[in-house]
Amino acid sequence: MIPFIKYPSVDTFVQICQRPSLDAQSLDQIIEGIFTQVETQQDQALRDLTLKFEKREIQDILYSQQEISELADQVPASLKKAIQQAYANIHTFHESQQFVTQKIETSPGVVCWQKASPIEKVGIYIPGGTAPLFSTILMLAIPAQIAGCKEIVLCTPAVHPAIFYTAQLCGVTKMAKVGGAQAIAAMALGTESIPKVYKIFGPGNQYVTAAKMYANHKGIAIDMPAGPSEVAVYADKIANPAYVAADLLSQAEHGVDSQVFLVALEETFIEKTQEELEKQVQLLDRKDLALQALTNSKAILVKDRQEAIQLLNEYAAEHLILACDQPEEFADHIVNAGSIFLGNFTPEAAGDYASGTNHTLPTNGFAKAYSGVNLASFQKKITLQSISQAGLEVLGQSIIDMAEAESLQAHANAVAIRLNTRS
Ligand code: HSO
Ligand code: ZN
Repeated sequence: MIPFIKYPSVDTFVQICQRPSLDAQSLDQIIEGIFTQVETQQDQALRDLTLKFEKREIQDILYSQQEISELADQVPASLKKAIQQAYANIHTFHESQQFVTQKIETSPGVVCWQKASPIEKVGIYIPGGTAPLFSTILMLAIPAQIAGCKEIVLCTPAVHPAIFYTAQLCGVTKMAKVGGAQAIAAMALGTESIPKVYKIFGPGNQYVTAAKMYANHKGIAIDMPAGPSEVAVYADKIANPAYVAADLLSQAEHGVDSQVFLVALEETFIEKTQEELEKQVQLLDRKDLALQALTNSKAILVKDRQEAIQLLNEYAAEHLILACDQPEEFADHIVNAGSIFLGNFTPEAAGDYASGTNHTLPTNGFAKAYSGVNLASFQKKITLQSISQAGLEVLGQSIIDMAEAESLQAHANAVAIRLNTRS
């Protein structure tokens, strides 16, 4: 079911960890055209492009409060309760990430500190398509709300009631009916209805991703470079093949380009997991997607725990499930991963929805250099300093010496003038 690799040599690890290559077709021209149209025709461009690409007619670009409430009211009580429970956990975890300012006296009379300041305007994109990702609104709008972002703009072509309920719950300030690259262009440039934002978050198809990258080149921050979703599982003798198969499928059902990566110490475990996959996949509505994703995937039998650690650090999974003995100790050795799930009762789905951690995570090996979205993603850190006259007297000569060595005389003067004019 999943392509099997038995005892690969360590020097093939880099190659094994390569993700299926993305279609490198350049969309730049199309994206540039969309940005130009949105820049020049603003809201009208959004109407025209929505009709052209989605065959959808829109008049008002934004949803009214009444429209949002009416749609939100259609959510069944049980789902509202579930969303509220997820909201509470995600809120608690992200609130705990508040930055604590500490004033540090680096030398006598020289005090430096940092303060966190919200990004005033942020944009969230939620794609249309077969899975209405209202959980992603929780993951993005809750930290935005905690950070104190004043404007939280949400663009989505999706109309599932839970999207509206969740947006309302999380304090989204404006909801727009637009999707695709034109939605990203609108948030990057601003139109009559959609405010220009300073940072754009959220998943999307290749056009949305290309538009985010384009906006990024124009100076708009983005959450992170996006790639297909993925999970790695490390399984030793305590792992349960049925649970592992279920976890692998929960990732595989995201899309045909998703990837799962199973690393195990016993061949019989891999065989049992393959059998479970075959059984469980039959029952899925998204069976075809999942089956295709599994063909991009890998089940790897390694020699020992040490090799598993090396391989998993090279892979740098978006999600890493540790179905193993003493998972916390194992996790101490993991230096590259987006989010780690420990033990047999911690499925990735818990983090996708409701345990509290964020599900917007680095894919495609970017976990070697990027963190997932967290409260700090919605803040800047501003440094502050205050130096007393006595403090400058102690530090001043060093600054003058360094400035002169860099041949920057005005810098040296800015200190000297203060030391000389002392009364
Ligand atoms: N696993 C996805 C997030 C998600 N799952 C949303 C279900 N809904 C990427 O981390
Ligand atoms: Zn998921």
